[in-house]
Amino acid sequence: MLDRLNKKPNDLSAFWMPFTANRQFKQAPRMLVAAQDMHYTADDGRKVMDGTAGLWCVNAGHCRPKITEAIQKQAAELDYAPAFQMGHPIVFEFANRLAAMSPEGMDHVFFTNSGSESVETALKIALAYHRAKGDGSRFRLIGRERGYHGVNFGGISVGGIVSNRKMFGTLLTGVDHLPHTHLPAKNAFTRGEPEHGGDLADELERIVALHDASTVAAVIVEPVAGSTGVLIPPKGYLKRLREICDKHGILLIFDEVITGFGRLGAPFAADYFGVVPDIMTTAKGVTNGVIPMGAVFVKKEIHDAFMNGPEHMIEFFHGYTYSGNPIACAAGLATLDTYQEEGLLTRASELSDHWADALHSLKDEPHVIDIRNIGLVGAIELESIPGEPTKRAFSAFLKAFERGLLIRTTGDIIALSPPLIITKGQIDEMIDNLRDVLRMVD
Ligand code: PXG
Repeated sequence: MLDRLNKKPNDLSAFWMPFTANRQFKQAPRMLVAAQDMHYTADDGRKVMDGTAGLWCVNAGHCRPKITEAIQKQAAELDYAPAFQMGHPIVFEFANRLAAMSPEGMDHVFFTNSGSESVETALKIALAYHRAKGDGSRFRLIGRERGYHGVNFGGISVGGIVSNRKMFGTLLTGVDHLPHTHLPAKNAFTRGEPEHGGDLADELERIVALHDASTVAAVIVEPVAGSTGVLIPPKGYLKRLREICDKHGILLIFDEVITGFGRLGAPFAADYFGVVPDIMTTAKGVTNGVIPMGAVFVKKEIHDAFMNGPEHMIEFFHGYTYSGNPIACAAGLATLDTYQEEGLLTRASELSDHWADALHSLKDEPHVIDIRNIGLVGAIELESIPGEPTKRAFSAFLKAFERGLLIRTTGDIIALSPPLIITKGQIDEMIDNLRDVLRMVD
């Protein structure tokens, strides 16, 4: 395996890298060639601690034997079966396992291949559900400023990240946005859920009043906004959204692509906050990030609304060639076994106090203007260099990598979300490393 250590690609030009500063990268490539548990190996042989579980997905850590073996076995036994009008046993088994662990009432699972596809699927289910019930005037979708729901057209339309939207034309029509909940003047350096801002959920009443409830199909939010820099919902906010949606017959969609599968210390954010949505999108941790897969959970009532008309007819005109791919399902089942055997879906709750103490110990370090945490998620917001937003955090990212730590940055925010197998000692090591990095960057 480590042959790759000495095999540097001789030409980096063909691969157009996603969400990457291509020109900067290709001048000074950062290559990973192997991984095990909490660490990567870089192409110069250095160990690099994974501070972000890959891209928020490798919740059980890297190259876990049970998952590797399950993939190998499945690939040799049934590599692929058509996803439409045909079945194979493992996809039903996996859907049942997922439904059994999901928040109450989320009885049905639709498989996709990514978070972005889960979001498109959820939005389409919401629109088609109302129509199936004879309520087709409900066509509006409500997202939130600073929301991230992947990169497909539905997702960027309900999403609220300007750079992900501005280049791509008119997007979906009939979309409106709630205000974001980031109130640094009032909530900076809060541990866990902020005190201020719960009332921002009432903005949904204003939006509904403007368009009339009879035109609104669904509201989609991330319970904890991840990509935009870890925005934790203010106390009472999600519960209030649920109440307003119920009052007006609007579906509530939680995008749990990041929060699903133990990130907060409960299986899902819905469990953590005690607020159950109507539809829940997941991906990433569903297979420990090892094989691309997404899963959309829906309530029975929504699923059942589609089960009418002649029985030989397709009920929902949607699906992907790789929906429920056998190898992805095998990876998923082995992932759930690993989570269960090692108590990983609740481990973040045992570590979260230690995690919060360690993170907040960075409060007085240079450039730090806010620190936020929940479960095993953390954000350190840095003051931007005047006129050069993102530069300071990117320098911290480069410096941290040099010093053997992989972090994520968005804007001038450092986001941390380590694998859920991290030890307290490794948390301390990560934060000490970051402390030195903050002292080194300009
Ligand atoms: N919804 C949410 C809430 C997400 O966080 C997606 C949808 C899209 O998932 P796919 O699988 O299509 O990428 C995401 C993805 C980061 C980062 O560093 C976050 C994501 C992806 C890559 C990087 O914040 N989130």
